[in-house]
Amino acid sequence: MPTHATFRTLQATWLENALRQYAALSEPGPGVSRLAYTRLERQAHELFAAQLADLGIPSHTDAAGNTIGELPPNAGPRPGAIGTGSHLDSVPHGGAYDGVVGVVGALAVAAAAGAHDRPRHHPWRFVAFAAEEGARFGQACNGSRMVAGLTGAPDLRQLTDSTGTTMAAAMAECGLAPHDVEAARWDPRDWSAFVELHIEQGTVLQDRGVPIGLVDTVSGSTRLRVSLTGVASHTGGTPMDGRHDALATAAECVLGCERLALAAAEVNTRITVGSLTVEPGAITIIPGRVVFTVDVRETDHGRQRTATDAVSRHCRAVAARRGVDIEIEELADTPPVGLSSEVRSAAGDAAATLGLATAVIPSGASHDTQQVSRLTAAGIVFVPSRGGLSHSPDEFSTAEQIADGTAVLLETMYRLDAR
Ligand code: HGY
Ligand code: MN
Ligand code: MN
Ligand code: MN
Repeated sequence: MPTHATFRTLQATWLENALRQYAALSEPGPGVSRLAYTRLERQAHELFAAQLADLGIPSHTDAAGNTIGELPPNAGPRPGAIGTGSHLDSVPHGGAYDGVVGVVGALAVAAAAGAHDRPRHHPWRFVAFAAEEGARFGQACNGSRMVAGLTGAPDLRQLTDSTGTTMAAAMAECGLAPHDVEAARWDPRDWSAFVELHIEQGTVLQDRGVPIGLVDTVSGSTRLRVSLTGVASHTGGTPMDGRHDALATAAECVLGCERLALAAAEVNTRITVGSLTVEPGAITIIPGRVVFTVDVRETDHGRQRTATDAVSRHCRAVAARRGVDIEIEELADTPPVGLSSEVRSAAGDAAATLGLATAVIPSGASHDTQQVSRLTAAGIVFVPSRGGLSHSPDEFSTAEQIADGTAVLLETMYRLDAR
């Protein structure tokens, strides 16, 4: 077993190369663009399967597009597996680390476990989940929701992207089997624990100078689509009073959302309008129609619902005062999840063995582990994000930080395996 220092040096180089290989699978433009259920996401899963195969680990891709490898190879179905992994899709022009760090970390663990004769009592599984980002279809964690039985075939025909393409059609286009996703469901008896390595996507670890985060709660997310229909008209001929300007209405809504979050006593309330479209979108026409999305995050579901209701009430009041029609669709409502204290303490002991300080912190971002935690004891290990930036081309974590996280991941897996 290499010393932690050796492991760290070896790993840092290998990890950097692996991260570069995944980052190359992207649409052109700044950052990484590898959206859910696109050809590029499938190529990333094919790369993962090939890297597992290089380690002598066979894998399969399920109907939902998740790719899963297992040690020992070809041992047949055995209960009580220990799993690790994350996702390979990205947001448009996102970073090279979100999700991928957990997948290359799983590969590094698979390589180390396969190479050493340290005993393992349970099957170990290495997972790349499909379609974790909600950027394309509005709902996050799709592949992991399907293994947890939270999203089924009928839902896939309802979820659409901005072009009106359903998730089912996009999956079929990628050669997957949307009609058969029930077959992708995991049996809780097949699992005994799951742990995900992920970048923090916040600044707590960096601010505190701590290399490892142990997540206690993953924030929930309620996502809305708000459509405002006013009256498009001539910007010169139409007097200011009596206008029904959809964009001015939206502007009041957006600033109101920000005000509601800032006023919330609980620091974990976060409300963001991330996308907004304007029609007809011409300089001489008063905007007649605006559609925008709202993402409400919280670590307490009661506060998450209260904040969402306050957002709807505010937008409806502004639209009524301005004589603009409003439609509010709820795209998703994922409650916050408390993660397994047993997995968290195994990771804390692992970090202590490696001489790495830890901090127990909540996650503002959602993760596949949220869904997996409905099936088995699950946890998340964070590594620092430079400046807390994520979902941005400037997302960055050093190879050494990721190597530390991978060393903790490996040691955590052995501890969970030995329970
Ligand atoms: O949206 C999220 O929090 C995650 O990155 N899917
Ligand atoms: Mn992620
Ligand atoms: Mn993300
Ligand atoms: Mn995730």
